[in-house]
Amino acid sequence: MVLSSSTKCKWVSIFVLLLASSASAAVEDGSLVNGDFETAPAGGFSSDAGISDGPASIPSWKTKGTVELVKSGQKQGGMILIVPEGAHAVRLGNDAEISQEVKVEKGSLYSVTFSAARTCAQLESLNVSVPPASQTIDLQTLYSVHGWDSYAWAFRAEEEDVHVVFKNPGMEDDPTCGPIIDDVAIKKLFVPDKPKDNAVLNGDFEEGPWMFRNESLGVLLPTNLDEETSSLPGWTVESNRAVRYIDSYHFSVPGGKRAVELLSGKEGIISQMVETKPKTPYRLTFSLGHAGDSCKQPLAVMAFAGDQALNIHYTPDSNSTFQAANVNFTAKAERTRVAFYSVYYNTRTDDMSSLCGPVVDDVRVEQSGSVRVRGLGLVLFLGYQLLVLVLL
Ligand SMILES: [Ca+2]
Ligand SMILES: [Ca+2]
Repeated sequence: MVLSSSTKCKWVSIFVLLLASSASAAVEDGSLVNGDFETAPAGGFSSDAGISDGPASIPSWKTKGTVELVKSGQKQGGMILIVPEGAHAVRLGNDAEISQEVKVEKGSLYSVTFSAARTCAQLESLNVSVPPASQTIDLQTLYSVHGWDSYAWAFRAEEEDVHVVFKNPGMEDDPTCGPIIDDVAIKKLFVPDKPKDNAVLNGDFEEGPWMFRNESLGVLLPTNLDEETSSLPGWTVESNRAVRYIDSYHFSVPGGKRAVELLSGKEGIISQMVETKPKTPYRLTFSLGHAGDSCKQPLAVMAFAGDQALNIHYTPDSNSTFQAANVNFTAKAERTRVAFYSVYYNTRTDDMSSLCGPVVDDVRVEQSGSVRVRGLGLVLFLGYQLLVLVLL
């Protein structure tokens, strides 16, 4: 009897150990192994600046087709190739791909962050996938003057062992054209709990894709209509163009460490469907500011809440980088759309070409009644203070 219970105990502890080890085997947040392509291949980096023949061997990655390790400063056809970070990156030729196997938690939501640059003026795109999920990202629009940008894309893990794949779907006449990739990272996303007094999920934008500490350009969030699989939990990017996820280390952020910068006028829209009670008055409040990135004024957002749309201009105030804004509306249904886009098509004053725009943060949707009750409480409190003063 004693023996059997101790045996059972042993099996339980082995099982617990197995569970623990399988859990700890899942990929950690941050760079994939050799995600920056700075690990030297077995024979060292090729000293030849031209195209190496034969398949490139890139530590920790599998390749298919013409995949080339490129060096910072490497020239090709009179053009200097752009390496987003460090000294090396990879370029994908026509129909070529790289992939890495990653252990994840089945059922969890993950976001992949990567930097990409195009090499030729032609229409270039990059397909990122964790089969069966896949998205093709258009690299034609350059959002920053540096010639590269970081992007994020999310997937829900259907298996424990998945492959993160980058593929150049293009078939260019010039086989040396093709996107350059660098700085590949992954992050398990948490969907924050819905706050009690705010119908907006992740309204402070604190939960989002991985950002490298030195990621000075922010991370672009391309079109994503599926709110269940979003790098920015709760939110969708319903436009053809991206919005930029920014951090407080490199930009002015109204609250916390993260916020969203709206780009490209009405071509960059973020939205969320929030739960509402029909025929009930609500108030949408948010912070509207500038990112501290020399964006040419004026800055303004179009804010939508249900059937209300309001054009709100940012009024520069030297003491603050943002202001409070609000829109009152009466809900018509059990779900109400809240959305934002930039009224203007802004660029930076220092390079005249990098896209920028107004910053939105701390988005809240509250019943107007609850705001009123809070206001009433304040009035009562002030009245009481006044009474105490008078009595004294
Ligand atoms: Ca690199
Ligand atoms: Ca924030």
